Amino acid sequence: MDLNGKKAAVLGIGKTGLATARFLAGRGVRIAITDTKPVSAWGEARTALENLQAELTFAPYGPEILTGVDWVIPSPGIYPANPILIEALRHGIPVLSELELASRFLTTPIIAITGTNGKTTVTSLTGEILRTAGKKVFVGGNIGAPLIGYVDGPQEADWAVVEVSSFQLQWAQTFHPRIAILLNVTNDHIDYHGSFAAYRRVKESLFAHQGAGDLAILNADEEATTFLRSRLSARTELFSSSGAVDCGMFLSGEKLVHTLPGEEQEEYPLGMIHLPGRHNCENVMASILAARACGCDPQAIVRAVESFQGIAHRIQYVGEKNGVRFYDDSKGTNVGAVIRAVESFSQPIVLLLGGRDKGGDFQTLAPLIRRRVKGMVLFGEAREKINRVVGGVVQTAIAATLQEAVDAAYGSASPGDVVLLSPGCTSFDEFKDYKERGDRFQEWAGKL
Ligand code: UMA
Repeated sequence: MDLNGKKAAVLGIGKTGLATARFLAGRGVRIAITDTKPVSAWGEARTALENLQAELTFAPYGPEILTGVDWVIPSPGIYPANPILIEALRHGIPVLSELELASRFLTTPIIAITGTNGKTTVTSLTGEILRTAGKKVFVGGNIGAPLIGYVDGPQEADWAVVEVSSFQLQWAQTFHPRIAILLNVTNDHIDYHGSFAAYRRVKESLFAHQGAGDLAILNADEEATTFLRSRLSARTELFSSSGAVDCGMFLSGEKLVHTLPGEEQEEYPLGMIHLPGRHNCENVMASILAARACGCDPQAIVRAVESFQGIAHRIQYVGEKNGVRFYDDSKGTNVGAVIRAVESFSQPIVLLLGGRDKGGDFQTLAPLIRRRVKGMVLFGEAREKINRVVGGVVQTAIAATLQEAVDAAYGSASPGDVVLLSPGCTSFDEFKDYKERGDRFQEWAGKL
């Protein structure tokens, strides 16, 4: 891809837009950049952009930005139905995600991890295992540092371990990971992709450019896996927490068993995993399969898994007050995540659900709530919708804000109960992001 002297439109001045502009500036590309926020509100991003050695203009947020551009690079959070993107496609201007652009210049092999839930855990654990095994790694993508920032540097890692979101895959036409992991696909981001079928299609496009020399790691417990596997060109390995697999890894009693045709079986003790829940056992298996394929030895794998304490805001233990234990699963922004979080506990749960709805099917939670949840507090913008769908299932309180919800949850909990924030919604009605929501939850729980 020849960049010199070309012109690109960059949409969004968040982490992705900034890193993309920096990369393009270094390669002689003229840049028009825009954001829904007025330039006066760009703050430090504005200064950073002004300091770039590039022909760069702050453009209005509209189709005018497309004049004379060779590509449009939207930030992941920009919906595919955005009028600028529609207009670009209508005029035959290629739309590329930052992931796509980065991968065209990447020389390091990629381990790409996607799925509705668990991808941040698997990305960070895989990075930890590779590091423990003595490999140099870049860990980034949706987890935090955009891949394009790594590509902009000397690219010294042995592996790039990249968390990939469906938003980043949306405009990725040639993305080709050496190892690709699909953890699970459940209902999420319907507001963005338009339908579950479209969301699934985008997730599965992770494998589209893999060949026989590549590895695809799939969840044998997902119904769609058999058909998906039959269509892939890459070699496949499966993981399962519910039964043996012919090639890959499965849970068997207190052990994880790794089996490959023609090779001796390997066993790992289940006790090395300190994260709660069956879903985390699946996450660990996916990481181990990737790590073994990269040549990491089993001893390093056990050491890394043993010392891995999970990631912040993912069923994170926050503290205890009068026998009530608080857990922060603010990262649980879809119904599938709520199911996993609730299933991780055997104690009675007071569940905090709410925030901004993104088309979640809360009805599917009803049987689980009936079985495992003692009471619910619904909060935020989505509280009335959730209340209409599952409010009658167990004792339910309504709160306008998360802070009120924390007070109400504690008020209804008894010693031995768990208060679990697993909101099943985004945080954007009340907070900047899920991290801020989780931090506030921890602060308010700590002050009770
Ligand atoms: N903006 C517009 N027009 C729009 C939408 C947004 O101009 O229609 C502007 C906003 O005003 C803002 C900028 O775009 O200034 C933000 O862009 P962005 O939302 O794409 O955010 P980035 O800062 O670039 O962060 C993105 C990912 N965000 C999203 O996908 C929403 C981050 O994932 C990721 O860590 C980062 O790139 C680096 O790769 C976050 C996320 O929520 C954690 N991801 C979703 C998820 O995990 O469910 C997919």
